[in-house]
Amino acid sequence: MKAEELLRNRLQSPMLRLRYTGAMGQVEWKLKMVNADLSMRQNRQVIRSMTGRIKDADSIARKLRKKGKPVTLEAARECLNDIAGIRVVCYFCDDIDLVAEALRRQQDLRIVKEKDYVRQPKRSGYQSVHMIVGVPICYERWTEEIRVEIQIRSFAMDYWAELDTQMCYKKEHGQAEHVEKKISGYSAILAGVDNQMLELRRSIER
Ligand code: 0O2
Repeated sequence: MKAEELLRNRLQSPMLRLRYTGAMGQVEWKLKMVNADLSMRQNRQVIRSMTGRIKDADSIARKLRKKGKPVTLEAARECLNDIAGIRVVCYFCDDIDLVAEALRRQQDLRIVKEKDYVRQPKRSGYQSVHMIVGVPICYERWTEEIRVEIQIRSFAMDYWAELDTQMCYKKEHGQAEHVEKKISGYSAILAGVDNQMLELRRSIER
């Protein structure tokens, strides 16, 4: 049996799926509370949308190979932080820090790792804050920590990332250099507009 097929079969185990969907559900619920609290304080909606997903077997296998790891469930659980992932899209770029800070204050989530691709965008132009959180899943006699990746970005950053995924990011051999240069430049233009919108909102609030 091919490694991917074996992985696919093992990922279909109901107990395993429930652990990941359970952890993701807990984080989604927390994010809804965070949104309700922040939106009340800011007097406007902070989170525009939230989407969760469990990474599929092909994508897990591709990532394990890219990291030089064996295509097994054990390697996936050990090496991948994003088997369960949630994408949080905020209206404004300053909302990202508000959401990240609120998550850091949650006592029952362990912050495993953070990456700030907003302050330091990737070469491609990709911007987002990534937080890996550990969620305790309690079951009868044992407790297991399941890692969930939370990607937090603005509406403009999300627009760029979605189009980049379609045109460049997931292409096997990347894209021609001039295409990559253009898309990276558009990310900087969008970041400029994002900041101008923020300034406008602040001037209205004043
Ligand atoms: P998918 O289908 O979105 O899940 P880690 O193991 O935690 O240290 P990791 O995950 O290897 O780090 O790398 P990284 O760069 O921190 O995060 C990878 C994820 O960020 C990707 O997941 C994408 O979702 C997103 N991403 C990173 N760079 C880009 C980019 O240039 N363009 C776009 N559109 N998205 C990007 P996956 O698993 O690749 O895909």
